Amino acid sequence: MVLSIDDVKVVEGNGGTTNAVFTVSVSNPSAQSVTVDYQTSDGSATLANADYQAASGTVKIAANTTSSTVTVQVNGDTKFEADETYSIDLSNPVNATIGDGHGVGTISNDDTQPVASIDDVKVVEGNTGTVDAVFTVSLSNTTDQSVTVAYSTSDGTRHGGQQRLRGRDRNGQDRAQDAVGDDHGSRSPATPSSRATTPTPSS
Ligand SMILES: [Ca+2]
Ligand SMILES: [Ca+2]
Ligand SMILES: [Ca+2]
Repeated sequence: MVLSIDDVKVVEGNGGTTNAVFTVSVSNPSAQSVTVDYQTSDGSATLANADYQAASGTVKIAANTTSSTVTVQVNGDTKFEADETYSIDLSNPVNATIGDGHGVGTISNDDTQPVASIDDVKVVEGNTGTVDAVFTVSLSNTTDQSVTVAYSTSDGTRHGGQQRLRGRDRNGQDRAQDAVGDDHGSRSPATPSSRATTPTPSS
């Protein structure tokens, strides 16, 4: 009478939980019921990262049957990450011995690499000194890797106080818009300063 547990792979999902149903089997039916303890443990999937929910207890295989099931709940998320695994192990068998007592649970990630974006910011110029224009860099979804993105400022429709477009768009419409835009003489616009070097996940 030899016990074994299988390996189970589930697709993670984006919310709630998905059941990973492991089957605990004996090599042949017996006139006696069989019990065995089970316990999950972290692999690359971890409880700390909320990848799955811990499960432990005793599973019983009734007399004259060959299998029973143990369910582990996998947590859905929208985080971009690798496929990850956790373990479920058998111990303390009664009326049987353990053959393959190590089950591997694989969580198949179904999330894509995030897209970075930056918002638009408007500040009131003021009369002296500088004003901070704080831009927020965001990701479309979280990721288990840190993200960096380069940034730089460039002139827009006004260069210093001069009344001309520069480098951005050469079509007549933008020139016309600039011509009717405000005129603040030679006062320089505030210098944008970005405090965000690492985007803030938006969810
Ligand atoms: Ca997901
Ligand atoms: Ca996950
Ligand atoms: Ca994920």
